[in-house]
Amino acid sequence: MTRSLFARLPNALASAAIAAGALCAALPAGADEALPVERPTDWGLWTLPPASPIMRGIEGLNNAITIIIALITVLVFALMGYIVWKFNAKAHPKPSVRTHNTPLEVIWTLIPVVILLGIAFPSFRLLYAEGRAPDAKLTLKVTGHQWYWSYAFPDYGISFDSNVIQDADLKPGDLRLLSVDAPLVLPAGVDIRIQVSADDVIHSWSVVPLGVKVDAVPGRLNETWTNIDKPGIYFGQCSQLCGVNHGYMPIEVRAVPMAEFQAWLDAHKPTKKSSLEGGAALADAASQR
Ligand SMILES: [Cu+2]
Repeated sequence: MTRSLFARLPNALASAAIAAGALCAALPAGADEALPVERPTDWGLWTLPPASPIMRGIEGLNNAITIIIALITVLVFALMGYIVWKFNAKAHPKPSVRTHNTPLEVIWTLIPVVILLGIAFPSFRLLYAEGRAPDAKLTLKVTGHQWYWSYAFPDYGISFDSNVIQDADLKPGDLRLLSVDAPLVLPAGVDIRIQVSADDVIHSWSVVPLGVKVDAVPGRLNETWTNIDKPGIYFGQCSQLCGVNHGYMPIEVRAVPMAEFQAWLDAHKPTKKSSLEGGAALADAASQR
Protein backbone atom coordinates (compact mmCIF):
# COMPACT_ATOMS: atom_id res chain seq x y z
CA MET A 1 0.00 0.00 0.00
CA THR A 2 2.76 2.41 0.98
CA ARG A 3 4.65 1.52 -2.17
CA SER A 4 1.74 2.33 -4.46
CA LEU A 5 1.07 5.47 -2.50
CA PHE A 6 4.52 6.85 -3.24
CA ALA A 7 4.35 5.64 -6.83
CA ARG A 8 1.34 7.86 -7.30
CA LEU A 9 3.14 11.03 -6.28
CA PRO A 10 3.04 13.58 -9.07
CA ASN A 11 5.57 12.61 -11.75
CA ALA A 12 7.08 16.06 -11.89
CA LEU A 13 7.96 15.90 -8.21
CA ALA A 14 9.37 12.40 -8.50
CA SER A 15 11.65 13.29 -11.40
CA ALA A 16 12.73 16.48 -9.68
CA ALA A 17 13.88 14.42 -6.73
CA ILE A 18 15.68 11.94 -8.98
CA ALA A 19 17.43 14.81 -10.73
CA ALA A 20 18.61 16.06 -7.37
CA GLY A 21 20.23 12.67 -7.05
CA ALA A 22 19.62 12.51 -3.35
CA LEU A 23 16.92 12.00 -0.78
CA CYS A 24 17.10 15.68 0.04
CA ALA A 25 15.41 17.95 -2.47
CA ALA A 26 14.84 21.62 -1.97
CA LEU A 27 11.27 22.80 -1.86
CA PRO A 28 10.25 24.85 -4.90
CA ALA A 29 10.14 28.60 -4.41
CA GLY A 30 7.25 29.88 -2.42
CA ALA A 31 7.59 27.31 0.33
CA ASP A 32 10.11 27.19 3.14
CA GLU A 33 13.20 27.25 0.92
CA ALA A 34 15.67 27.02 3.79
CA LEU A 35 14.50 23.63 4.98
CA PRO A 36 15.77 20.45 3.29
CA VAL A 37 13.07 17.86 2.64
CA GLU A 38 13.58 14.25 3.68
CA ARG A 39 11.15 12.44 1.45
CA PRO A 40 10.69 8.94 0.10
CA THR A 41 11.84 8.42 -3.49
CA ASP A 42 10.93 5.87 -6.13
CA TRP A 43 12.83 2.62 -5.64
CA GLY A 44 14.13 3.69 -2.28
CA LEU A 45 15.00 0.38 -0.61
CA TRP A 46 16.32 1.45 2.77
CA THR A 47 15.08 3.73 5.50
CA LEU A 48 15.36 7.49 5.03
CA PRO A 49 18.58 9.01 6.43
CA PRO A 50 18.37 8.94 10.22
CA ALA A 51 17.88 12.32 11.88
CA SER A 52 17.90 11.46 15.57
CA PRO A 53 20.17 9.51 17.94
CA ILE A 54 17.56 6.76 18.35
CA MET A 55 17.12 6.36 14.59
CA ARG A 56 20.89 6.08 14.15
CA GLY A 57 20.80 3.26 16.71
CA ILE A 58 17.87 1.58 14.95
CA GLU A 59 19.62 1.84 11.58
CA GLY A 60 22.84 0.41 13.03
CA LEU A 61 20.98 -2.55 14.53
CA ASN A 62 19.05 -3.07 11.29
CA ASN A 63 22.28 -3.06 9.27
CA ALA A 64 23.94 -5.52 11.66
CA ILE A 65 20.95 -7.89 11.57
CA THR A 66 20.82 -7.69 7.78
CA ILE A 67 24.48 -8.75 7.61
CA ILE A 68 23.85 -11.62 10.06
CA ILE A 69 20.85 -12.78 7.98
CA ALA A 70 22.93 -12.63 4.79
CA LEU A 71 25.79 -14.65 6.33
CA ILE A 72 23.39 -17.31 7.69
CA THR A 73 21.64 -17.56 4.32
CA VAL A 74 24.96 -17.99 2.50
CA LEU A 75 26.12 -20.61 5.01
CA VAL A 76 22.88 -22.63 4.80
CA PHE A 77 22.82 -22.56 0.99
CA ALA A 78 26.51 -23.53 0.85
CA LEU A 79 25.93 -26.47 3.21
CA MET A 80 22.89 -27.63 1.22
CA GLY A 81 24.85 -27.36 -2.03
CA TYR A 82 27.70 -29.35 -0.51
CA ILE A 83 25.28 -32.07 0.67
CA VAL A 84 23.56 -32.30 -2.72
CA TRP A 85 26.92 -32.51 -4.49
CA LYS A 86 28.67 -34.90 -2.07
CA PHE A 87 25.92 -37.21 -0.85
CA ASN A 88 23.61 -37.79 -3.80
CA ALA A 89 22.75 -41.42 -4.64
CA LYS A 90 25.17 -41.51 -7.57
CA ALA A 91 28.21 -40.10 -5.79
CA HIS A 92 27.50 -41.83 -2.50
CA PRO A 93 25.58 -45.07 -3.21
CA LYS A 94 25.97 -46.53 0.28
CA PRO A 95 24.18 -44.17 2.71
CA SER A 96 25.63 -43.32 6.09
CA VAL A 97 23.91 -44.89 9.10
CA ARG A 98 25.05 -42.23 11.55
CA THR A 99 22.20 -40.92 13.76
CA HIS A 100 23.88 -38.79 16.44
CA ASN A 101 26.91 -36.65 16.89
CA THR A 102 26.84 -35.04 20.31
CA PRO A 103 29.57 -32.39 19.86
CA LEU A 104 28.01 -31.29 16.57
CA GLU A 105 24.54 -31.04 18.13
CA VAL A 106 25.88 -28.97 21.03
CA ILE A 107 27.60 -26.62 18.59
CA TRP A 108 24.58 -26.12 16.34
CA THR A 109 22.44 -25.39 19.38
CA LEU A 110 24.86 -22.99 21.05
CA ILE A 111 25.80 -20.90 18.01
CA PRO A 112 22.19 -19.78 17.31
CA VAL A 113 21.74 -19.02 21.03
CA VAL A 114 24.83 -16.78 20.97
CA ILE A 115 23.61 -15.06 17.76
CA LEU A 116 20.15 -14.44 19.25
CA LEU A 117 21.60 -13.04 22.47
CA GLY A 118 23.90 -10.82 20.39
CA ILE A 119 20.80 -9.43 18.65
CA ALA A 120 18.61 -9.29 21.77
CA PHE A 121 20.83 -7.19 24.03
CA PRO A 122 21.40 -4.21 21.68
CA SER A 123 17.70 -4.44 20.85
CA PHE A 124 16.65 -4.23 24.53
CA ARG A 125 19.07 -1.36 25.04
CA LEU A 126 17.45 0.55 22.18
CA LEU A 127 13.93 -0.20 23.42
CA TYR A 128 14.88 1.13 26.83
CA ALA A 129 16.48 4.24 25.34
CA GLU A 130 13.35 4.93 23.27
CA GLY A 131 11.15 4.87 26.36
CA ARG A 132 12.81 7.58 28.40
CA ALA A 133 13.36 11.22 27.55
CA PRO A 134 16.30 12.40 29.60
CA ASP A 135 16.02 16.08 30.41
CA ALA A 136 13.29 16.87 27.90
CA LYS A 137 12.99 20.61 27.36
CA LEU A 138 9.69 20.41 25.57
CA THR A 139 6.61 18.22 25.79
CA LEU A 140 4.55 17.42 22.72
CA LYS A 141 1.17 15.77 23.00
CA VAL A 142 -0.03 13.86 19.94
CA THR A 143 -3.60 12.64 19.64
CA GLY A 144 -4.82 10.38 16.84
CA HIS A 145 -8.32 10.83 15.45
CA GLN A 146 -10.25 9.23 12.61
CA TRP A 147 -8.60 10.58 10.45
CA TYR A 148 -6.23 13.33 11.38
CA TRP A 149 -3.71 14.17 14.07
CA SER A 150 -3.93 16.87 16.66
CA TYR A 151 -0.88 18.31 18.37
CA ALA A 152 -0.50 20.22 21.61
CA PHE A 153 2.30 21.91 23.51
CA PRO A 154 0.67 21.69 26.93
CA ASP A 155 3.27 23.99 28.55
CA TYR A 156 2.29 26.80 26.21
CA GLY A 157 -1.42 26.20 25.84
CA ILE A 158 -1.04 25.64 22.11
CA SER A 159 -3.04 22.97 20.31
CA PHE A 160 -4.10 22.49 16.72
CA ASP A 161 -5.34 19.89 14.22
CA SER A 162 -3.33 18.71 11.24
CA ASN A 163 -5.17 17.39 8.17
CA VAL A 164 -3.95 15.97 4.87
CA ILE A 165 -4.11 18.38 1.94
CA GLN A 166 -6.82 17.20 -0.45
CA ASP A 167 -5.71 16.46 -4.03
CA ALA A 168 -7.68 19.42 -5.37
CA ASP A 169 -5.91 21.83 -3.02
CA LEU A 170 -2.31 20.72 -3.68
CA LYS A 171 0.03 23.61 -4.44
CA PRO A 172 3.44 23.35 -6.14
CA GLY A 173 5.87 21.84 -3.67
CA ASP A 174 3.18 19.93 -1.76
CA LEU A 175 3.55 16.17 -1.67
CA ARG A 176 0.36 14.26 -2.29
CA LEU A 177 -0.73 12.23 0.76
CA LEU A 178 2.21 13.56 2.77
CA SER A 179 1.78 17.34 3.03
CA VAL A 180 -0.62 18.64 5.66
CA ASP A 181 -2.44 21.93 6.17
CA ALA A 182 -0.84 22.59 9.58
CA PRO A 183 2.61 21.01 9.89
CA LEU A 184 3.99 20.19 13.31
CA VAL A 185 6.75 22.71 14.10
CA LEU A 186 9.49 21.44 16.40
CA PRO A 187 12.89 22.79 17.45
CA ALA A 188 15.99 20.94 16.23
CA GLY A 189 18.70 19.93 18.69
CA VAL A 190 16.40 19.76 21.72
CA ASP A 191 15.22 16.70 23.66
CA ILE A 192 11.48 16.53 23.06
CA ARG A 193 9.19 14.34 25.13
CA ILE A 194 6.39 12.93 22.97
CA GLN A 195 3.19 11.69 24.57
CA VAL A 196 0.83 9.84 22.30
CA SER A 197 -2.81 8.90 22.69
CA ALA A 198 -5.97 8.56 20.60
CA ASP A 199 -9.60 9.44 21.04
CA ASP A 200 -11.35 6.82 18.93
CA VAL A 201 -9.45 3.77 17.67
CA ILE A 202 -5.81 2.71 17.79
CA HIS A 203 -3.50 4.74 15.53
CA SER A 204 0.29 4.82 15.42
CA TRP A 205 2.38 7.97 15.18
CA SER A 206 5.34 7.01 13.06
CA VAL A 207 8.04 9.32 11.69
CA VAL A 208 10.84 7.06 10.50
CA PRO A 209 13.75 9.56 10.18
CA LEU A 210 13.11 10.67 13.77
CA GLY A 211 13.10 7.10 15.07
CA VAL A 212 9.60 7.46 16.46
CA LYS A 213 6.81 4.93 16.13
CA VAL A 214 4.35 4.82 18.99
CA ASP A 215 0.90 3.33 19.14
CA ALA A 216 -1.81 5.86 19.91
CA VAL A 217 -4.24 3.94 22.09
CA PRO A 218 -7.49 5.41 23.45
CA GLY A 219 -7.28 5.67 27.23
CA ARG A 220 -3.50 5.22 27.34
CA LEU A 221 -0.68 7.71 27.26
CA ASN A 222 2.40 6.27 25.57
CA GLU A 223 5.64 8.14 25.82
CA THR A 224 8.79 8.39 23.75
CA TRP A 225 11.22 11.12 22.78
CA THR A 226 13.35 12.45 19.98
CA ASN A 227 16.11 14.96 19.40
CA ILE A 228 16.15 16.12 15.80
CA ASP A 229 19.71 16.45 14.46
CA LYS A 230 19.15 19.22 11.98
CA PRO A 231 16.41 21.48 10.64
CA GLY A 232 14.39 19.93 7.84
CA ILE A 233 10.99 18.65 6.80
CA TYR A 234 10.28 15.08 7.82
CA PHE A 235 7.28 12.98 6.88
CA GLY A 236 5.51 10.13 8.56
CA GLN A 237 2.24 8.27 8.39
CA CYS A 238 -0.25 6.54 10.62
CA SER A 239 1.06 3.00 10.96
CA GLN A 240 -1.85 1.17 12.51
CA LEU A 241 -4.87 0.28 10.37
CA CYS A 242 -7.45 2.66 11.80
CA GLY A 243 -10.29 2.69 9.31
CA VAL A 244 -11.20 3.74 5.82
CA ASN A 245 -9.03 6.90 5.73
CA HIS A 246 -6.01 5.34 7.42
CA GLY A 247 -3.87 6.29 4.42
CA TYR A 248 -4.99 9.92 4.60
CA MET A 249 -3.59 11.04 7.92
CA PRO A 250 0.06 11.83 7.21
CA ILE A 251 2.50 13.54 9.53
CA GLU A 252 4.60 16.52 8.47
CA VAL A 253 7.25 17.70 10.89
CA ARG A 254 9.05 20.98 10.28
CA ALA A 255 12.16 21.02 12.42
CA VAL A 256 13.45 24.57 12.72
CA PRO A 257 16.28 26.25 14.65
CA MET A 258 15.45 27.11 18.25
CA ALA A 259 15.08 30.85 17.61
CA GLU A 260 12.60 30.20 14.84
CA PHE A 261 10.63 27.80 17.04
CA GLN A 262 10.54 30.44 19.75
CA ALA A 263 9.12 32.90 17.24
CA TRP A 264 6.54 30.32 16.14
CA LEU A 265 5.52 29.77 19.77
CA ASP A 266 5.22 33.50 20.33
CA ALA A 267 3.06 33.86 17.26
CA HIS A 268 0.72 31.04 18.30
CA LYS A 269 0.62 31.15 22.06
CA PRO A 270 -2.70 32.11 23.59
CA THR A 271 -1.12 32.71 27.02
CA LYS A 272 1.67 34.82 28.50
CA LYS A 273 4.26 32.03 28.80
CA SER A 274 6.65 32.26 25.88
CA SER A 275 10.15 31.12 26.76
CA LEU A 276 11.14 27.46 26.96
CA GLU A 277 13.06 28.14 30.17
CA GLY A 278 9.90 29.50 31.74
CA GLY A 279 7.83 26.43 30.95
CA ALA A 280 8.04 23.59 33.41
CA ALA A 281 8.26 20.24 31.68
CA LEU A 282 5.14 19.16 33.54
CA ALA A 283 2.26 18.56 31.18
CA ASP A 284 -0.71 20.75 31.79
CA ALA A 285 -3.35 18.16 32.57
CA ALA A 286 -6.17 20.52 31.80
CA SER A 287 -5.18 20.86 28.17
CA GLN A 288 -5.02 17.11 27.60
CA ARG A 289 -8.13 15.44 26.36
CU1 LIG B 1 -4.69 6.23 12.05
